[in-house]
Amino acid sequence: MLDVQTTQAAAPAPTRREDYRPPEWLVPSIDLDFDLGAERTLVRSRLTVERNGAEGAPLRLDGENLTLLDVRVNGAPADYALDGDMLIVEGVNSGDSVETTVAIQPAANTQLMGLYASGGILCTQCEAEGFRRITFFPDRPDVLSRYTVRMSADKALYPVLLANGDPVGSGDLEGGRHYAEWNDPYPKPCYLFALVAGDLQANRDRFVTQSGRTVDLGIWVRPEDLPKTHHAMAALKASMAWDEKVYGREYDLDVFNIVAVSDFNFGAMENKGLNIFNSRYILADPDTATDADYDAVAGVVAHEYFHNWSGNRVTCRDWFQLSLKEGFTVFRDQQFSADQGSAAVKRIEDVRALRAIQFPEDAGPLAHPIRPESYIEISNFYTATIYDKGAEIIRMMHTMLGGEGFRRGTDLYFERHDGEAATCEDFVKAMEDANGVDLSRFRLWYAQAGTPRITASLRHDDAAGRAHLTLEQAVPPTPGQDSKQPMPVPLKVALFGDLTGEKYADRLIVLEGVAQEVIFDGIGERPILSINRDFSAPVIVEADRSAGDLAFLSANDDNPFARYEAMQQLMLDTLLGAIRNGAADSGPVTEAVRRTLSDPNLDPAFIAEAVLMPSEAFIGDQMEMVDPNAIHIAREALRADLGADLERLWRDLYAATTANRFEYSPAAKGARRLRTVALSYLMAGGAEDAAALARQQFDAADNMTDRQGALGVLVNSDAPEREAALAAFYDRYRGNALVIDKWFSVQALSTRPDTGAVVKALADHPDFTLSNPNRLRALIGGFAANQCALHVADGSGYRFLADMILAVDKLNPQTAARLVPPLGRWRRFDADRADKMKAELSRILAADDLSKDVFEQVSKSLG
Ligand code: 0A1
Ligand code: ZN
Repeated sequence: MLDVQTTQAAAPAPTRREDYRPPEWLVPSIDLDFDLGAERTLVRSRLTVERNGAEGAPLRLDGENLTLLDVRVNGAPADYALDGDMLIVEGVNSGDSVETTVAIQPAANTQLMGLYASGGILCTQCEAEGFRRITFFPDRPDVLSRYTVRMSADKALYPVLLANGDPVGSGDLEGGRHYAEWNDPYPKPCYLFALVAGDLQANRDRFVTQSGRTVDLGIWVRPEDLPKTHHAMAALKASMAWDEKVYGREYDLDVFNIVAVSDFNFGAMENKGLNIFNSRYILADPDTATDADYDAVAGVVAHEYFHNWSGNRVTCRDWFQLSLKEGFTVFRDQQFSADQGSAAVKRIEDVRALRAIQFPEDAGPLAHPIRPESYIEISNFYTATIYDKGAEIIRMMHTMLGGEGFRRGTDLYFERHDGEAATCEDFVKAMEDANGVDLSRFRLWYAQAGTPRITASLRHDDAAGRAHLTLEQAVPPTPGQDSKQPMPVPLKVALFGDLTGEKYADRLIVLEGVAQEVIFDGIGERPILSINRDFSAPVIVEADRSAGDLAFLSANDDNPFARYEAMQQLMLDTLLGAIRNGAADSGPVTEAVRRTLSDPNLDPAFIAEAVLMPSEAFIGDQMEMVDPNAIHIAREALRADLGADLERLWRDLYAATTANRFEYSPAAKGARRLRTVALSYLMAGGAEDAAALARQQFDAADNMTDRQGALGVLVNSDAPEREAALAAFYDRYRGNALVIDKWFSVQALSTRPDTGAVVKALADHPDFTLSNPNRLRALIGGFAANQCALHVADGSGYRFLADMILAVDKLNPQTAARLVPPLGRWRRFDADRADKMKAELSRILAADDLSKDVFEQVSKSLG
């Protein structure tokens, strides 16, 4: 009999930050020649190489999944060897030309890394390590080269041929083929390389830069999608103008192209002069995109455009520095979006997203600092921590240095490092040198993981008219980091008089050590503490404030974020009380919501955010042991109370926000948002006509925000209108992939008890596919984020998710790995659920041919 105890494949070795060494060889220029075809593409590449390290070291080039056909040095057959995936060429000297020819198979590339096919379009994705799947090259971001690219392809299948930089030549070839040549004058790392070939049409426009140069803009899509590109184009032009105004940064090529593709692992990619986008972040029209989709399109277009400076002109030395470009660029896109509409609402949305994804990441087995120390697979580090906590850390410097000081710092950073591959340290140093400040201790934010906990207590000495604010911080242990040092925490603080409502103080306090006492004089009445205003630091604040204090702040604080925060805390305290005690007094929340709803001075968009209940997952994050059923029951009960007790107000608001013609303006968006929030409270409160109102809204809607809003409300209900609306939605949008994604996700996010069964059935729907990341995220990602559905007590949710991870891993490891984190939260659940979650993680780990991506996430999750 065969021995079934097969040896476990050796665990893949991690790459460590401390092992960074400069490259042995540089590649000042590369000429690429692509003979394109979906089944087979030939890639000839000629590198001019220069020795940068020790004499005698051979040239080592990364490769992956390449069929090697030829290697030459200075035109003559070369002496080479393959060491695993690596090509080693001996006898190479500085100045030599090293030529390789390889064959690749774009149509068989299901990982969507390197050159792949998406709906008849050939496109590339090279960040982080995809270029090695196109040709042999030192695939690391500190090797910068000038690129020339020649492409030839069938003219009927691929009439448009695009690459980085400027077009320099094109023409017809025999056999129905044609060619195009592109030249990028800016040296760049290979992760910024891109090409696209396809039957595309462009929405074309122009932008004149501040120095008077004209840039040709093109947004390339499938011909039928052209009418949906106007919003993206407007956002692009607004971003270009904004970066000149706010950061003094001008675009540097004559051409800027964007291409939208349907199969894409992430949101979009900032390839030099040729951004490639997931189509969901380009295409928008009122009938198919919600207001949130419109905002996301503008935000991602801006993000990728801003990378031209923060990422491309100044790039990263190694992947441990990823947050150098990502944290800074997210901060820039957040500032941009804040400037386009309501800054307060944008801040609330950003903080909500941070708390929903980054806080749990920072509190779990996958916690890592924004500058990690090691990784097994770099794709796993495109995380909310690197991006969003990274942005918060940049924002804290902005807060401490002020807008002008921060700008002095960024000017110096760009001046010093333009054309270079830089480090996070270089950024902080530029901030220090431009402002004459010492950020030594602040650097800890780059090195330490975990969300700091700040305890704030306020004592009032009536006789002395003095308030004492005591602040303490603790940074929790995280994997590999048992003990932490205190970090500088900038806290915007204000005090309000209990009786008069007067604002006594409004300051920025930087908590430097473990504890600090701050004294406020001239305070003649009991003060109420408003702290971490604007969410000035990415921390958890525990301040001992009564329901009355929170209600006061929710109605009176002049900082809109703090006002929102007070309401959230009041709701959270009430919900946690209800979970602990079985019931809670919903009176204070009802009163606070009533005041907010009736305040004529408030922006409807803000009201809609402020009255929204914390999510089930966020409530769970506040509990030592998550009890999904108790959370669901308590939250639904409070929603029902609010819906019923304030029915009159919800009805009035619903009527007042009913518009009959779509308009894309901040005011109209706010009205739409509040409208669906009101509808959902009416439904929660049991209003008899709520389902009919929802169906009416669904039918009458002239825009996707109202239609999807109504559908979302119905989908949680047992009303007969539910099935009819789902069917109507499907019929109307059959064939529109981005909208059918919504149809899948709205069902996966339903709070109904049958959601698990529905999702399993939908996984067999003919429109479901594991190979499209958007579709997968819509159904399986939605399900994994649905606390009640995933955590059903019998463990069937975990089993289903693990089955999906294993199936997807065979096709697309990056996307599979992104589904793992919810299973890694087992420590926060009861023993029965925890055992079941661990059993599924172990089952995944035992699978044959597991990718590095999934191996890393699962092995770390098991801890
Ligand atoms: N740099 C991109 C993110 C990105 C990373 C990897 C990708 O391929 C798998 C794609 C995009 C950004 O920040 O937008
Ligand atoms: Zn980015």
